[in-house]
Amino acid sequence: MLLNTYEPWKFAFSSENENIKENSFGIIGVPFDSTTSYHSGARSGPIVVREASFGFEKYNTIFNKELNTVFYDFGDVNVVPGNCSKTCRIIEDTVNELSDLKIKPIIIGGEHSASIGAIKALSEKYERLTVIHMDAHRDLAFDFIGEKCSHATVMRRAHELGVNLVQIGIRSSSKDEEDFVKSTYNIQTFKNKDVHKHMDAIEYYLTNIDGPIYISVDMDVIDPAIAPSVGNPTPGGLFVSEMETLLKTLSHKNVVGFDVVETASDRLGDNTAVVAAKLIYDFLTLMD
Ligand SMILES: [Mn+2]
Repeated sequence: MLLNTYEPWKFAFSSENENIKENSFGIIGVPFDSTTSYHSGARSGPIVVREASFGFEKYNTIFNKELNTVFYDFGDVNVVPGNCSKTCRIIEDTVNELSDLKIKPIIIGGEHSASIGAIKALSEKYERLTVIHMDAHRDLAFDFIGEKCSHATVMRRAHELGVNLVQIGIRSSSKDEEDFVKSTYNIQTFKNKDVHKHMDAIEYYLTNIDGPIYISVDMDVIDPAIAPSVGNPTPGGLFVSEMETLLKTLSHKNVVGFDVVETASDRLGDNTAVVAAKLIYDFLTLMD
């Protein structure tokens, strides 16, 4: 790259992909939205989120520190439009490749199914993985209109891998999903009102988690007044300040992967893309 140039298709502040340092982070985009059931467009999420990242300054005023975490932006994975299983397998391979380089993945979606590729790879690498799942929905359906690989089933597939699940921001689910949660021992729920009214209890719970953590953020966890361009907007969501508190709390833990999915917009400067970029920027600021 020349001295006075920049690459808007790479996340702001990312390092050149040469002389890769171990124990750093690597961004991959997943431009895939083939199982989307309501508002489509998440395939353009990676590009608009990256472009929005250039609106931030290196000093993060919220956390009183500069973004000094070393991270790379490796571009987008080659998805297979219309084929969720194949796409997730490619993501899994890519995350394994990152693990070989001792790089922790940050995935920009794309629809939520992308998470299973990363969670599968990391659940095989790490024992006792806990997935912190921030979402308006549980995504615990066994199948969605007959499809097992779907944005609506992703956390059921994760649970089948034996991971512990902590679901935060939940405010929409089916009776089957609620019955399933009651029938298991390793799914903890904090609904949207718990976040609004009992943040201290959530912080205490998160602080006491043992072992490696994967964080998956569906952008619809945030209130649609703030982040409307998502696959399934659901009123009554979280504020950005609440997300900042949750990320700050989790930054003291052993976080081995992170994703921000379901930004469904192809418009530069879209609110949702800006908020998604801000969450990744905050996460990176906190992780050094
Ligand atoms: Mn959702």
